Parts: sequence; C-alpha cells; structure tokens
Amino acid sequence: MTVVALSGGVGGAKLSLGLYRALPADALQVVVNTGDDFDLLHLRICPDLDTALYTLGDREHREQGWGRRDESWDLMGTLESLGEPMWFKLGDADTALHVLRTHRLRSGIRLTEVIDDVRRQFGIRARILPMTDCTVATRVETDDGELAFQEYFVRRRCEPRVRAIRFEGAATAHTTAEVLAALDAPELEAIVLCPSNPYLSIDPLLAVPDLRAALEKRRVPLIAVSPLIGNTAVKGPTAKIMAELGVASSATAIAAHYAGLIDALVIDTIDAQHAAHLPIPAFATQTLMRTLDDRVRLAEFVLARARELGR
Ligand code: FO1
Repeated sequence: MTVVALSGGVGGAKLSLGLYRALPADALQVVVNTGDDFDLLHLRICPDLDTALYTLGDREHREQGWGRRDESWDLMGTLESLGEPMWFKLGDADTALHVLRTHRLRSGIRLTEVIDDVRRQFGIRARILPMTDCTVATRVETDDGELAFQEYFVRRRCEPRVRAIRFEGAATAHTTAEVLAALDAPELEAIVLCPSNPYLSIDPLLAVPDLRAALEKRRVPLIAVSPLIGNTAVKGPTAKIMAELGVASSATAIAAHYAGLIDALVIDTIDAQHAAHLPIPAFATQTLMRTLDDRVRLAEFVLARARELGR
C-alpha cells in the first residue's frame, strides 16, 4: 500500500518525515510545491523540494527549518565582501545542490529526474516529486505592490499586507507523469494534505489544472491536517495572511478553504470544539510536532483515520 503526501515547506516536511517513518520505506511519495522556486545569481533554487530532501535525508537544520545543518558560509561571506547584497542566505553545501541542479536543468534533464537522483544519493527511499516540471511562480500582491514570493517572504519578512496571491504559469502548467501515476496507483491507500500554509504552499499545487483534476477524481480518502493550533500557525504567516484576506483564522476556515476537495480534517485538541460544526469529519489530536516521536505519532493518527474513512 502507498500514500501520497502533498507538501510545502517546513510543516509539510515534518509530517512527511513522520509518514516516512510510520510507513514501509518505499510506500511514501511526497508531491512538493515548486511555486517558491526562483533564480538567484543564475542558480535555480527550489526551497520546498530541498527542505523535503534535507528532512527525509536527515540533513536538515532543525532550528532554522530550511537549509542544511553543519553548514559553512564561506561562499556567502566572500560574495558579501565583494559587495553582493546577500538577503537570501546561501550555505556552501546547499549551494552545491543549487549548482548541480542548475547545471543538470540546463543540460535538459527534467527537475523531477534531478530531484530523484539527489534523493537516491541521500539514501531516501520515499519518492520526492515536484508538483510540475513547468515554471510556476507565486506572486504576492501587497499594499506595497506585487512581489515575487521570496522578495515577500525573506527580503520583506512577510511584513507587507497581502491583498491577493497568484500563481504565474499555473493555468498552462501540467503536472508530471510521475505525479499522475502516484495518484492513480492501484495500491494507493490515502492522500495526506500536510499542515503547510494553504495560501502559499498548497494552493500552488491545486492551481495546476491536471493535478487538481487528478486529486478530484481520486479513489482514496484525502485527509488534511490543519496548520493552525487555535488561531495561530506554529511557524510562518498563515494566520497573518488569513487576517489580511479577511478570513478568521480557525479550523473552520481551513475546512472551508479546502471545501469540495478534502474528505476529513485533522485538528488540534484545543480546536476540538470546532469538530461538531464542520461539514466534514474532523479528528482532534495533538498536532504540534516538536520531536520525531510527535511526527510519527501524528502520521500514525492521520493514517489510522484515513484507513477508517477508506473502509
Ligand atoms: N528563509 C529565510 O527566512 N531566510 C533565508 O535567507 C533563506 C534562505 C534559504 C536558502 C535555501 C532554501 O532552500 C531556503 C531558504 N529559506 C530562507 C527558506 C525559504 O525561503 C522558505 O522557507 C520557503 O520558500 C517557504 O516554504
């Protein structure tokens, strides 16, 4: 039996690791957001894919949430000493991956194949699949004008007020044969929508028309995990963006956001009172993932609920 996880950055990678440990090693396929990808110093940077690679490959920087642990910063220090403004931090080992990826993409190799090769080199038995090999770029319309995703997220620290978010290139993009095969596999048991930012990390996946269509015609339960605990997100700007878009940040709003797509929502125990008011089944448990045990326990809970729904 196999499971597909839909993931963005840090929160998604944490639950993906829990699923990877809770399932037989080759039973997991993680479909990852590529809307955050961009070019810096002519290098192709894919933050969410790399966070998945580092987390499942036991190389992630645990406190930071992105990049590698035991990283050195000589390249960035040298670039800064030469006058290059390095608002986006590039570690040495991390940059080696950006160089390799850029080189291979320029040689005509698909992003899916580049990532698949790296995950094998890292000894990861789960598949890590970009949502598309086409270029999709998240753009954030703010009170200060439209910003490219990393300009908004890193350079401006999510401070500008968000008015709208769009995914440039998504409408004409298509997903990959690998993602379609994963979603159509006879042995597929469940699809798990990870507790990533719905607006910035999951909506780009859902904006790719044939990926959305494949999710809609699935034969297995699709169960989401809310990124909110009470009215706040563990990390990142989810609650701030919801407020700016005029949406109350609550489990009810997350269920409404995914209405028509998900079969059930896993919420935190402190939100258990919302369960009775949701139009879909909601299951309450501790969703905060501080330790590896937390991740595995949440993954096991999600898988158990998905199996019950599938019966
Ligand atoms: N996030 C930051 O807040 N500051 C950085 O300097 C930064 C550098 C960086 C380098 C490589 C990488 O893969 C991710 C990096 N991130 C950084 C994280 C990234 O911007 C976001 O976490 C994701 O795009 C959102 O999921």
